[in-house]
Amino acid sequence: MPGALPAGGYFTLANPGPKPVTLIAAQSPACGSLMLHMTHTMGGMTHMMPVDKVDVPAGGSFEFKPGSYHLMCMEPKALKPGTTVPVTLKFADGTSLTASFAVKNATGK
Ligand SMILES: [Cu+2]
Repeated sequence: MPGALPAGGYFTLANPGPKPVTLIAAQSPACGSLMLHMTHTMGGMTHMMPVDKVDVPAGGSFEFKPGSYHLMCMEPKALKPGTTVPVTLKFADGTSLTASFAVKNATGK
């Protein structure tokens, strides 16, 4: 992906537990900062807005995908397509989850 442009992160967050969970933040050593964003289109213009939290219902899942919610990697460091980077997701109940994200270029490779 090109130089220092922000990179988007997409994934599905599944919550198999009996209680709803709320994602409040994300971080990665590969990003200067990692923000929760949503894309919304109004009158043909596409905007991205930061969001404070994402609720995942008990037994449900929440999909981060292009044109909708995504993680925005600001100031990406050494993101190479074909590698993986760890991303830590933080939840409102104080727990966190670290997952590996595959790095892909803009064509999905
Ligand atoms: Cu964004």
